[in-house]
Amino acid sequence: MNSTIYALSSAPGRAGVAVVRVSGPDAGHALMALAGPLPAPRRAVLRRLAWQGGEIDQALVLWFAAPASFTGEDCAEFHIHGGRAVREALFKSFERLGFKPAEPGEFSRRAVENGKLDLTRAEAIADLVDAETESQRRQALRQHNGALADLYEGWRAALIAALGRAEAAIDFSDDGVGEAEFAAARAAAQEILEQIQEHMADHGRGESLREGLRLTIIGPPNAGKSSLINALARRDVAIVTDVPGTTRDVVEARLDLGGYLLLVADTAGVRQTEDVIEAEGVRRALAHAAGGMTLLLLDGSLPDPRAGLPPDLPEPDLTVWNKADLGFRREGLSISLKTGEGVSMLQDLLQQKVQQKLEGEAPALTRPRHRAGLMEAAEALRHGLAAPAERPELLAEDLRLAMRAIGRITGRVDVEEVLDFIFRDFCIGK
Ligand SMILES: Nc1nc2c(ncn2[C@@H]2O[C@H](COP(=O)(O)OP(=O)(O)OP(=O)(O)O)[C@@H](O)[C@H]2O)c(=O)[nH]1
Ligand SMILES: [Mg+2]
Repeated sequence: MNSTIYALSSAPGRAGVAVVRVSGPDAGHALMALAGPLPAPRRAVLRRLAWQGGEIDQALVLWFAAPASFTGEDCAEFHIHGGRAVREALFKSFERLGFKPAEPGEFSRRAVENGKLDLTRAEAIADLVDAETESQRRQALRQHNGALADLYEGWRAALIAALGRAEAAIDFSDDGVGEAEFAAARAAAQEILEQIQEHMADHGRGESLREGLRLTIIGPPNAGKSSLINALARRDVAIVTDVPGTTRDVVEARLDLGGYLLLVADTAGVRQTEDVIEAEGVRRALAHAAGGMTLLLLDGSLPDPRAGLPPDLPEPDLTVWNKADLGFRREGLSISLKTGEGVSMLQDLLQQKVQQKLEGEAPALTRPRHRAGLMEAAEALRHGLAAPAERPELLAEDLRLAMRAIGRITGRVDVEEVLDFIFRDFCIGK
């Protein structure tokens, strides 16, 4: 039996309201000890909170009887005045009652354990809490509404059906029925494999949306790369001087570009150099550019803007000419970070590129954990498809492996081993 836990579930501001949740077998006991008789479930009532005669606060109190609650256990909620002393007084009474402060994610974990939430929905709660931008919020909400759970559970159901046919093929291997069942199981495995492959071939769209898409600014020294990150971030993130080779380390800024989280990185100017520190900077710049999108910034006022760039520089997603104020004509987007000319056009263009990369109709894979499970399932299916018709038990075994790999994503099987891993990133009170 789980013990009763409590936690602050909303971050109170000054004079704000704090929500304190209690979940577990003694939640009703706590409510009665502090606030009088149990109110009707899910009805807010205004009560005086008092502990052993000493008044604590006036609060809105809610009661959720198991199993109709977030965790599936008896739950109580206290909407108290948000001050530290009020919270501490309430928590002290909970401690006297023998309750434990909740671990991060413990409420969601109990909800999963009691079958109230699948794992992808639980992860979506953490993503909703962490969402910084509109696109992250939309994606998390979609996942919370079950987009991924439906997709993965659908595959699992199809795999169970295919497994049934493969097992029939084993049982009826002596007559013609066996062959037909094997062919049907195989065709189903093939189709599910194709769907999984398509879902995975999204270039990390959902993961980039969730974690932020990387944009690395590269270019020769003095092109204005640091000036550009400062302009995009609207603050002095990086040092700007007229000395070529100013930036050595990779400097990063997080920015919300029209609702998308962009992790912009300013890097050392790329050129051949004898200076060991600068050379290391150049190495890091090129390594960083290997993931995500790259923007190549060039000084358009120079006679040969690309002079000194290594021939194996990665093909950029966008090339931009800077220092337009010095007067030149180049094909493509010209800007001046000195006057601000063209910068908003660049932002629009970047936003379009990011949108193209990240948006799509189908629900996106959002976590490496999901990708690993799908990869395992796809691997098993590929292996199973190679099984000969005389050995239907080989196909059946691989279908079972694939089923289990997908079941782990939603938490239908082997839940315990993945729970610790998932909920350790949660915040307390959720
Ligand atoms: N005229 C003019 N000067 C600019 C413009 N943008 C940047 N600069 C100047 O160019 C010099 C280099 O700018 P930075 O932003 O430090 O260039 P960087 O590419 O980061 O240089 P490194 O870190 O050395 O690789 C500074 O003196 C800036 O003031 C521009 O649009 N027009
Ligand atoms: Mg710089």
